[in-house]
Amino acid sequence: ELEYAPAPESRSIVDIKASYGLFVGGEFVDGHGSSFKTVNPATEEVLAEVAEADEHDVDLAVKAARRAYDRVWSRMPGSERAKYLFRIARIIAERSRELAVLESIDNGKPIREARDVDVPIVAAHFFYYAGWADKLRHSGYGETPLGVAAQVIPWNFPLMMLAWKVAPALACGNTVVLKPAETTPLTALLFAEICQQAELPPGVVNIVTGAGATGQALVGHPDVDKVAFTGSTEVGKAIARSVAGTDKRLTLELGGKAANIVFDDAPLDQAVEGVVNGIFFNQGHVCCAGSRLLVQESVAEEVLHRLKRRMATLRVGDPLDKNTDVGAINSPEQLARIRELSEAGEAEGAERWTAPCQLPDTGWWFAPTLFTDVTQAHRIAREEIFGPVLSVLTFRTPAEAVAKANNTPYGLSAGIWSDKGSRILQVASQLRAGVVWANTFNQFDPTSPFGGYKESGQGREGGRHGLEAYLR
Ligand code: TXE
Repeated sequence: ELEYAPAPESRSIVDIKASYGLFVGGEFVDGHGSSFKTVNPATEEVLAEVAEADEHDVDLAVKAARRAYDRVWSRMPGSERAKYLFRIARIIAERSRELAVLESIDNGKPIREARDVDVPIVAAHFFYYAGWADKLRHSGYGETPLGVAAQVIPWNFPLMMLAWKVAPALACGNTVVLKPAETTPLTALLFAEICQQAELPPGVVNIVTGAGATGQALVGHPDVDKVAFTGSTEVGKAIARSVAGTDKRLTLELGGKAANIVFDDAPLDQAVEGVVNGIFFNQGHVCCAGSRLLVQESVAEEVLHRLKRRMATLRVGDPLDKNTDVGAINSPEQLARIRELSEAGEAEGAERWTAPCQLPDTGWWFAPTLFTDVTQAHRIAREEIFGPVLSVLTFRTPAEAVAKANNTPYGLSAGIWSDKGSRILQVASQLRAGVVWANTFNQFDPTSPFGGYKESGQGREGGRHGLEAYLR
């Protein structure tokens, strides 16, 4: 039986203020710059007015982080830092409903995903890195923190990206200034409140909201020791150029164009479920999304048949409805990009199929879409669409599958579906991708490192390897 959660009821779980300042030195303060609006992508309603940090604000935040680093955080025994991180993790778990609802409203993602995936992973990250805080100094695994970390994150997983960056940085004894994306600042500001609640020493975490210029000022600040960025490959490359020649450490997590490879001996229903999850989870706003399906020719027809049948059951609409599978597209800019690439797919000769569904009248939406007759030269096979659009290609032999999977400037993730363990291992070892999933997709765990080959970035986040990015 279906259980419906009407939107207004869920909405009352969170208290969204009319306006927000910056979080600097443990306090919410007014910015010196202007402000911007954050909008609910499912309704186009303005949620709040948020301060746009200018260079002066960024400077104050970096100074606060530096003071906290010098005077308190880097001197504190790891076992003490761990207590704060455990406290933050527990508060996240306690306030998980509130965080999930706010994330869904600001981002457009289905509440089911925010509740069952994003927020639990966020709490798990803080628990996991809390456990490392007292095990670093004498483990022979690195000695000292770096200093002040500038962290710039995107809008697709606002809280999760915050956790991936803040938790390891703090565990190692660094302090941070984090800039959330301009379309999704609210959960980072709620996280600031959680830091206050946990009585985290002032200045250990600072949040500066704003757009690209704020990010640029932060990354370029001379007193920053470490830059961690997740976002577009274009901006990532610009950041890499801007820190070249300085002693700032850099990690980048950028775009992807992952192949989901289905062999003819795969359990097909399971594979179809994984392919659907791989591309339609979070509206396809996922850097490791399985946006290219490579299916073995002998089963291609059968897989496509089952895939369309499954796609037709996806429920697109109100993100706060617990039964929704595909929510809203985060911004009109992103919607325009998805439309443009989909039109290019048709213009270049691929066959477009759209899942039958009723899209709401207001808000930004894109129906689950499938392209067949795709060649490797098509833009939809090469460029990151970052939306609910799947490009299907076929192959005959494992060698051809590997060649096609690797035929991309990216290398973040890949999926293999086969009943044969030997084939999985052999193919996995030839894929130039940081993460390879076998008979599953989009699985994340704080103990596992995550990161890319080639233009998907450098460095790893998560696991023991994720600590390396924050230690000297
Ligand atoms: O990314 P940006 P956008 C890809 C995806 C998407 C495309 C554009 O294909 O369609 O990028 O998205 C901040 N210096 N990904 O425009 O601009 C910005 O404010 C410092 C994949 O949203 O890279 C935001 O906080 N910071 C990706 C963050 O960078 C700057 C996730 C990301 O925004 C800056 C997001 C500058 N010069 C998009 N300019 C993934 N890997 O998951 C912008 N920013």
